[in-house]
Amino acid sequence: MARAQVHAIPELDAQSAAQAAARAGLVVRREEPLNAEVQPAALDGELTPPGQFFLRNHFPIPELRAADWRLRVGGLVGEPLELSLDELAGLGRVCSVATLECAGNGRIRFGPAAHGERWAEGAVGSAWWAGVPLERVLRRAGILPGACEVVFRGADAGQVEDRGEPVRFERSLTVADALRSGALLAYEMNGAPLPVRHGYPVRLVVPGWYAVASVKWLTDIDVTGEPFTGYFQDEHYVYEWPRGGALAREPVRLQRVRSLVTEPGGGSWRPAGDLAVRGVAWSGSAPVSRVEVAIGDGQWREAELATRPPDHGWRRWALTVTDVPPGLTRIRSRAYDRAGHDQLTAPEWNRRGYGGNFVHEVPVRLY
Ligand SMILES: Nc1nc2c(c(=O)[nH]1)N[C@H]1C(S)=C(S)[C@@H](COP(=O)(O)O)O[C@H]1N2
Ligand SMILES: [Mo]
Repeated sequence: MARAQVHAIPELDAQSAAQAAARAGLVVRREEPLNAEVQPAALDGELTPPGQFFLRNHFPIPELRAADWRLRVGGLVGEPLELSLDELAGLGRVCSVATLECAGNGRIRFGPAAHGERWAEGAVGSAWWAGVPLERVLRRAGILPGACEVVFRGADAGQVEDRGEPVRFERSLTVADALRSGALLAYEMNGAPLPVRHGYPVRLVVPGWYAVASVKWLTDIDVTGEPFTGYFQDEHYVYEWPRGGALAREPVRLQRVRSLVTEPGGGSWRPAGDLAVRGVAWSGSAPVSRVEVAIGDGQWREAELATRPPDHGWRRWALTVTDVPPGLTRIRSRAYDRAGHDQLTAPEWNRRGYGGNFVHEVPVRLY
């Protein structure tokens, strides 16, 4: 079994990290903590190119040294563990493509404006991850009866509103989700050690879930006997729908079905006539079953889906539309999944603007 290579990673201060992101073509929404999204046209492939993967941070990026790093697994377990990176990597190496999407992706489209980072459609990316199945590590520690949730703690921390003490970035999964979601303790991204900004040396990757579940710079795994009520579990990343005068609450979990047009890119010029349209589509609850495309106010037509979708990654789709006349127009795409979800209706407004899987629309000029 191959082992994770332990590399020294060059350090980057916040400003140069933001500049590097902007140079790579990302749209920087905030410099410190660094939050940046990609232009959908750059997502025109199975994997997101290096440097083009969106960045979502709540706190300054911690720089951990692999040599000192340990993963502690404790709480309601038979045998608490403390693993070095080599010991963790020695437990196995599973590879998987997974799409990560921020729950706030699309927030900018909600009206009235929802609270939070102003993401358009680019807080999403697909990467090839390698790491140890979370289930294997939990089984080795041995989950004791009475366990209810598994809490994952990142090394990053900071001040948040309404809390006196600084808080760490922490999230939980139920024991069942932790064992069955196919989650990885990933130490490689696209064939290289995890970059610092994406969680070096180890992050959790929970396929199909909104990416808030995929805790970066992981240091502790705690098995608990009661539901976790941390700041990023209970106050944020909860849908809050005003319904019938009350606020209905539901935790953010699986990615909603969504498609993006990646070719032509928004604002581009293309010859009139035959127009090749391509994109990607994904859903956390079931495989994508259908994607439709419309030019201007024309009818919706079914696109062709790529035959072999990567395990947990998005599915590519394509359609050539004929006889497109010259002029300024728009291209729209919408997806359906096998669980019966679709993008036909606008996502329901919620206070913090999560799950904004609006139909994607790009302006183009035909000449
Ligand atoms: N430790 C830690 N993990 C984290 C976060 C964070 O701020 N700190 N942000 C989460 C959120 S909200 C998202 S969308 C993803 C973003 O992952 P990326 O920056 O690698 O794209 O990381 C998640 N994991
Ligand atoms: Mo996010």
